[in-house]
Amino acid sequence: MFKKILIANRGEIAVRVIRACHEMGIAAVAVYSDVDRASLHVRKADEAYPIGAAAASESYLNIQKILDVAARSRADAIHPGYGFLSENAKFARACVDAGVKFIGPTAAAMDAMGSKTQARQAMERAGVPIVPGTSRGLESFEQAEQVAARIGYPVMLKAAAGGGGKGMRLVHAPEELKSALEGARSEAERSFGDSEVYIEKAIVNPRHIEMQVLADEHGNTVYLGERECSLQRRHQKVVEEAPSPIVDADMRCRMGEVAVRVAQAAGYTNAGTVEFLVDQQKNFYFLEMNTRLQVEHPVTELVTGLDLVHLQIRIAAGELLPFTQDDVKIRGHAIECRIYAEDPDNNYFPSPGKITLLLAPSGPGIRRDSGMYEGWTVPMDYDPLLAKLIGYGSDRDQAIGRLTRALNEYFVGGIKTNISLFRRILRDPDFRAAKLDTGFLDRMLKQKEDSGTDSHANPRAVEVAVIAAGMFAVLGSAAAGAGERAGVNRNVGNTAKAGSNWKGMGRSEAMR
Ligand code: MV4
Repeated sequence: MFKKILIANRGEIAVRVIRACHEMGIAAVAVYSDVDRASLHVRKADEAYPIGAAAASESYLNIQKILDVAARSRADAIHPGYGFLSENAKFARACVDAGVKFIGPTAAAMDAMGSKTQARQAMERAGVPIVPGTSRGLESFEQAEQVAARIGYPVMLKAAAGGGGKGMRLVHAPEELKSALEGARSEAERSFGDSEVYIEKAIVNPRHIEMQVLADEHGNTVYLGERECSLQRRHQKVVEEAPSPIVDADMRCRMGEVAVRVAQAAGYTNAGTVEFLVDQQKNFYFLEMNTRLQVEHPVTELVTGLDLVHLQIRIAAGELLPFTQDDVKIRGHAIECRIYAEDPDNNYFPSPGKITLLLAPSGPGIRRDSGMYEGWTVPMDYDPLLAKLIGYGSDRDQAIGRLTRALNEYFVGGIKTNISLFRRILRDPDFRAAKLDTGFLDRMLKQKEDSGTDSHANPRAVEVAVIAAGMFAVLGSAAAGAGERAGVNRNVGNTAKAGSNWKGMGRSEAMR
């Protein structure tokens, strides 16, 4: 087993992996850019090394600097987290050349899944259901016209080197095809340096459901259940849950077996995710494979009782999977909210700055994977994900109830966050009825907020304000000061500001 692991990442995922290392008695080495000097992952690591300026190309994407630290710290292995170099085949190869174990798949498996057209060709060979369309780049507009006519409109144009919606165009009718093809090609060239574009039948209002897979280095591959990831905004997941409300045991088994076939066709090892589009008739189609640990892995951990990072480390150390497919059971329900430093009142633009106050929830069924602390300054240089708040319950309603309670306890002062967005989502009737698809969030955000009730506020706001007024009338400001210093829950939504006397008294009373 490894004695020391370098975590080539930052933020909440770096903290998450450091914790796994410590639980396994493995020393953790952190790397950090100049602006991350005071970050939580640096504080929690056993050793920490500066690797350069804030720009990712100067730090977290700099293969040589990271391998230099691996050599200097004598790390046995590197965990890449997600994002940055986690799906970079050149980095995976450089680790092998440097004699440091890369905790993840091989470079060859990454290459096999990196090109969307190559992946589709591999899936066709493996008999995996793919969306009707081409598995090679379109050679001409005429060819695009013929294929579109054959598969029928609407069609989706996609960049072969793409992902996350870049270079994608939905085409409803023949007269739109030419300009859409030109647009997709130029965006693909700009975004990926590769203008190859292919075409698929568009699945209308699909769900995005993904299957977690795990493969050891001895030919054993299992699936660990699915995650419902349809709540996305601009191709960024916002809420994820496990299991999917529409997947029953039979569908899970069929999707899982396909996902295992995909992993085996790619020669996959370690943790990976097979993404599917699911249509209204519950037909599922291979979309792509992510060759990394996903942000949303905690919901799978909670419903399976497995620790995916522990398992990743054990697999990378050459161990056999410690269980078979029959041992994998899905129990309960987990829902994850991605807490971002974003301003909901300003088009969710990033909101960096100093966290002047942090009241974080805990209690039954609440997990928090966080990279922030009170007093920390959120840098503007990276993805503004601050933490993930996950609610777990014996069923979906209990998970929603716990998550709602926890969100009402969550207060981050000094910066804006999207916490209020989740209160609105969890109260939405369609969400509670699990009527989800990839257009859900856009539709909800287009709706006017409920008239008369500020759906962002904490429902206890009025109660606490009345108590506060009463206490102030009787006890004067001293009690208020005590209430504030007690660090009681200060969060009554936007109407009150953190630090006001009224609140403190009300809170201390309300908290009794
Ligand atoms: C599609 C699709 C409908 N039909 N492909 C979005 C980015 C990339 N992951 C693939 N995406 C889509 N591909 C066909 N043939 C709809 C989407 C899509 C989407 C998929 C999953 C999650 C969110 C989405 C948001 C918009 C569009």
